[in-house]
Parts: sequence; structure tokens; C-alpha cells
Amino acid sequence: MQSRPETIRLFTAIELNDAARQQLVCASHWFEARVAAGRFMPPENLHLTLNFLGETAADRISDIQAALAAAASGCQPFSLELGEPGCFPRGHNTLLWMGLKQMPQELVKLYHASEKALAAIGFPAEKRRYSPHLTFARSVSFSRPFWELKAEYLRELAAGKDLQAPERQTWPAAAVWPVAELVLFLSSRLCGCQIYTPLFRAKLGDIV
Ligand code: 2AM
Repeated sequence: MQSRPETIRLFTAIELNDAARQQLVCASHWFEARVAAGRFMPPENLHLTLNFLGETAADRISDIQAALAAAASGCQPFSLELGEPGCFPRGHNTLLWMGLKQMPQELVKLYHASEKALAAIGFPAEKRRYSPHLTFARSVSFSRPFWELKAEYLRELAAGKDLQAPERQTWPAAAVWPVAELVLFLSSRLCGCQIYTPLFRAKLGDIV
């Protein structure tokens, strides 16, 4: 009998720097304190997904690395900034995410370049339009409507930046973070916990 090839679950993403991660963790804690229930992601798991490859034969790794390296080399580094929170319905529950303040052209180019390079080696392109988001909680249920929480969050965020009101909770300053690589991640589970391990870093603008 032929044994089935070993498969691993893969996706590509952009990592956050420390300041942006701190900003997102602060937002995540804010929502965690105000929802009825939800699984909030540990800080180290926060990321901006580009391509979801799913279950993949482990022996495809070198092809994938070459495809991502070629795609990233033709794109220039850029900067990102966290924007406003949003939610997607997922079954009976909701997924909470943070959006981006702007959608840089270089991010769009990187998304299309990596998608095309992966499609050329057999990973079908997403049918849905790319909607950049950083998931920070899954299986969320609310005791108040999301739009109400979001409005309150944005008000408090603005007030937190107000130096005239130092007694308010202080939010980390809005972080613009530089992006210089696209990372291939392995997604695995250990003792019921989701672990994301970087396998390969494709440098942007790294023309050889
Ligand atoms: P999500 O945050 O929108 O759920 C690792 O699981 C990453 O891959 C997550 O950021 C997740 O996006 C994305 N992902 C997981 N399953 C997916 C699927 N079936 N299609 C597209 N993206 C998926």
C-alpha cells in the first residue's frame, strides 16, 4: 500500500513590529474586557495574512520558497499602520479583526505577485477579493452590538491620545511599521494551542 505524503498547513503573512503589536494587543484587551465570550489570540500569533496555502505536501517547500522569493524580489518595501476594528460573521460566532489605515500600492502589488507565483506552482488563487485584516479574536459573542463597541473604542482611542486628559487610559501611540519581508508560516497545534512558526523570509526588493 502506498503511504500518503506528509502534509503541513501553510500560509504567508506580514509580521508586526513591537510597537504595532503592542498597539494591537492593547485594542485586543479592550475588546476582551467588553465581549461576552471569545478566543483572543496570543500576542505572538498576530499577523497580516496574505496567502492561505492550506494543507500542503511537505516536499513542496522548496518550490514555494523559490516562488515567494521571486515574487517578493520584484516588490518594494513599504509601511503599514493599524486602522479601525471590524468583524466577520463565522457561523454562529464572530471573528474580530483590525484593519489598516491605508492600503499601500506596494501591498496590493505584493499580494498579486505572491498569488500569481503560487498559482503558477499549483496553489489556486483566492476567489474572494483581498481584504487585508489582522484577526485578533475568534468565536466571539457579544452582549452589546459590535457597532456600539466600535464607536466607544474609537472615542476612547482618540481621548487616550489627548494629553489634556492624562487620567484616561493611555493608548500606545499609533505605530507606522516598516515591512521588508513576506514570511512563510507553518500553522500547527500543540496541546490544543495554535502555533505559527516562520519557515522562510522572502525579502522585498531583493533583486539579485
Ligand atoms: P483569518 O484570520 O481570516 O481566519 C492562519 O490560520 C491564517 O490563515 C489566518 O490568518 C487565517 O485567516 C488564514 N486562513 C485560515 N483558514 C483559511 C481559509 N480556509 N481560507 C483563507 N484563509 C484562511
